[in-house]
Amino acid sequence: MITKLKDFLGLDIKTDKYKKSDDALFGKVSNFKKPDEWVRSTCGYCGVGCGLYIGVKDGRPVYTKGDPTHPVSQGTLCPKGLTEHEMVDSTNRITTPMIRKDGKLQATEWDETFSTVSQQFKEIQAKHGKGAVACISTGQLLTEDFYTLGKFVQLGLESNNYDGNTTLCMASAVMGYKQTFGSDGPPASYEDFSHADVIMLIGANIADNHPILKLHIAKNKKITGKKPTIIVVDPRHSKTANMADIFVPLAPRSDLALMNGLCYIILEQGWEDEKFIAERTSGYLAFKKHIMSNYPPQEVSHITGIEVKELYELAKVYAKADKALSAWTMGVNQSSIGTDTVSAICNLALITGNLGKEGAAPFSITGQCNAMGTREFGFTSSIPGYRNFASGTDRAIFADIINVPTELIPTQRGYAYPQIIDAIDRGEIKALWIVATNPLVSFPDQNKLRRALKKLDILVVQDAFMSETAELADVIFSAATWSEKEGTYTNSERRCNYAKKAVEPLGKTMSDANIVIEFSKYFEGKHELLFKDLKSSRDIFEEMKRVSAERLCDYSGMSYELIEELGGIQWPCNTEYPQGKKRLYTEGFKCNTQDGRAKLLAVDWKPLAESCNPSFPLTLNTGRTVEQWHTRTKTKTISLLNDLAPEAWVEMNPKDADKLEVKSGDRITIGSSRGEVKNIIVKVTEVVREGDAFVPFHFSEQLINSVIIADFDPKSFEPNFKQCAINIYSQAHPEGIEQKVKISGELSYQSIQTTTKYIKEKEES
Ligand SMILES: Nc1nc2c(c(=O)[nH]1)N[C@H]1C(S)=C(S)[C@@H](COP(=O)(O)OP(=O)(O)OC[C@H]3O[C@@H](n4cnc5c(=O)[nH]c(N)nc54)[C@H](O)[C@@H]3O)O[C@H]1N2
Ligand SMILES: Nc1nc2c(c(=O)[nH]1)N[C@H]1C(S)=C(S)[C@@H](COP(=O)(O)OP(=O)(O)OC[C@H]3O[C@@H](n4cnc5c(=O)[nH]c(N)nc54)[C@H](O)[C@@H]3O)O[C@H]1N2
Ligand code: SF4
Ligand SMILES: [Mo]
Repeated sequence: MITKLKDFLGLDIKTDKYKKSDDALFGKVSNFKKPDEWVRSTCGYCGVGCGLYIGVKDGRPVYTKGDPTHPVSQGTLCPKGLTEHEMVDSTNRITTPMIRKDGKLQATEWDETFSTVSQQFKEIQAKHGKGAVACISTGQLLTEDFYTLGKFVQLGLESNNYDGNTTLCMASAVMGYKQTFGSDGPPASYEDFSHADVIMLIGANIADNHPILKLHIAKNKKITGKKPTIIVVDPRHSKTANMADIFVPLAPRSDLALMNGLCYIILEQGWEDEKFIAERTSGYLAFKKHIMSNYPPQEVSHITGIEVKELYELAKVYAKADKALSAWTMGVNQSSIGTDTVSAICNLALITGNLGKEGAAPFSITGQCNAMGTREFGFTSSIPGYRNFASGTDRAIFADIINVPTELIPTQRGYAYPQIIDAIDRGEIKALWIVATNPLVSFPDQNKLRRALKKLDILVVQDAFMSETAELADVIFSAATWSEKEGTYTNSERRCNYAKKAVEPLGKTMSDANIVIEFSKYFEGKHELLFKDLKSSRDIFEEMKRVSAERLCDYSGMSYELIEELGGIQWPCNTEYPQGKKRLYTEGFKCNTQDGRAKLLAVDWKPLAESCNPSFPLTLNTGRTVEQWHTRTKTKTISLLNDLAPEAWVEMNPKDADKLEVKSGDRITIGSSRGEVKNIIVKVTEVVREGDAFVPFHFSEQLINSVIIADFDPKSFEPNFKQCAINIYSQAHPEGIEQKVKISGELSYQSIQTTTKYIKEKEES
């Protein structure tokens, strides 16, 4: 396996460069432990949802290998999955509950922890109202954990100020699907990547972030007999762009204009699917009028920087495909027009009839291992089972199923994540319970966040690893993690996977669900009301099945055994679809809208809240790298991963590097009107366009979120993480880049050439 890992990562074991990781690896070989048991489970990192085996020896995980029978991953795993066992017993695990005494976090017992926190929560609520206690959770727990947590926060603590890090991630996709289809729910399957003629990846760097999906693209030629045309839409020439036949390096956050422009050309040329539009959509006439009046190709070319001729080629390739699949991730969602951009992608699919059939759909790829589970059962932006807080019927039915008084169900969503931080800053929220997320690295508005957290009466952090946020806590709830607990994760294609418990929780840790259930016993009557019959994860799963029955996300036909047998089940799963369903909105499968049709929506591009200006003439883009996971609590102790990406870097175009007189390896400072990050190593590369820069957000040591703008989508509250105005300061030029830019609310990019290999080939032939 060690050699295989090296091959996978392309390591050159003979060079000194990787000596450290080699030492670590060979160290592992000499310590190598042969498992005495293999437990079949699911990867707990990303939303691809790969199947794997956990090797167990002496009651601890010692090995991870792919499950050849799993339909998603078919025996393969990426480097994070392959080293996942190392994370569980890593040196930064939290093994016991802790309380801050005399300024220091000190180990204690659960009883003291729960007594202290429950007493303070009660006092705060008595004085300041129920909503003065808030909770922020995550997309990285088991669905059973989330369901339990949401139920307790909303119905036990009776605070609706409950949200998750999913607002930093998938919220725009959720709201976009809701406004187009009347409900959330990605309509496609991974196997659609193997059937599509055209695959358009928009703001999705799957090569780094969802690597195993490439497996399904690689199978396409075998299945269809021809290579699919791959379009990559991204201002940065990411590793994924290397796979592209057509690369579209559009101006940052101009995707919505691009989608509308492609719709214009398709309608102008008569390339639309009239039958599909007539039978399956509503709002066509108003939509067409909006597009034809506002998005002529010249205008779109001006906004996106893509030439008119190329827009026509692109529209033709997409419209003429029998089956076009568009897939997107954070380049689309993390924007203050994210929700509408999602609907614009759906519009394009709808007018060309690319929905509800093999190889054709608008497909949102999820990030975290269980971001989807939170959407189905999370109790944050909706009532479990995709129900609305505002609907009296939904509230009554839900209350009836779980046997609580209807009045207990909130009539509206409480504050979203950024609003919770605002409310803490205003002094309205006094207690915060953070579960499995690390805002001190991942939240965009670090100045406000840090100021606000200091104002809290109590900060409780529930985590499995020591994080920057945990270090600040008054109380720590020590959580068990992946492999130490049983339950389910749902991946991007609605596949509910079974994560089997392989080992016992380390030290004095408990599964997140058990922490909540035990904690509820310190609140009079709450345990009896909410958790009396929930004694195991199976009991919780049975309640989830009842809650979701007859809803779009129907789990009622599932069982842990059936999920295991089939290698995951794609909801809905019920008597009509006993083994699940690959696609939503197939012929006869209605949308959750009044007329059962998908809506064609008139949506508009808007300029960036902060355009480049003479003080800050560059645009900063942020994202990820394959070796690291988010804020690194899980990856920084794994030498194989961390040695490959031990610190942040900034990608700069050679022209900008020349202006600053820097070369690769030099160190610079990045600044915006909000803050500065010093000592970032330079990588000079044409991967980024002149005027753009890219920095990964994983590293607290070079906290790029202290530079990022606090600008949010008003519909989803998702932060605009991918663009803000910065300057870069070098030793030779401490004043930074001085550049005259046109500021008029429009983007400051003039001539951007598309490097479209495909188009060139076409022209030549
Ligand atoms: N190794 C690893 N894998 C992960 C994660 C991780 O931390 N590490 N995190 C997981 C999670 S939670 C998530 S959400 C996913 C995220 O997966 P991705 O969305 O693929 O990740 P990012 O790198 O954040 O951003 C993707 C791309 O968006 C591009 N982009 C920036 N601005 C724009 C724009 O205006 N338009 C377009 N079209 N593109 C733009 C960036 O250049 C980048 O290439 O990854 C998941 N997988
Ligand atoms: N600039 C910039 N910022 C970003 C992004 C970006 O692209 N650019 N992306 C955003 C996105 S998409 C996301 S998803 C967020 C991610 O941001 P975070 O959610 O802050 O990132 P993680 O490091 O995954 O944090 C998860 C926490 O859960 C803990 N944990 C792991 N397993 C368990 C468990 O079983 N139980 C408990 N209780 N805790 C556990 C981990 O130790 C860790 O502290 O970052 C966002 N921030
Ligand atoms: S692609 Fe995602 S789910 Fe698969 S092994 Fe890698 S991190 Fe795990
Ligand atoms: Mo995410």
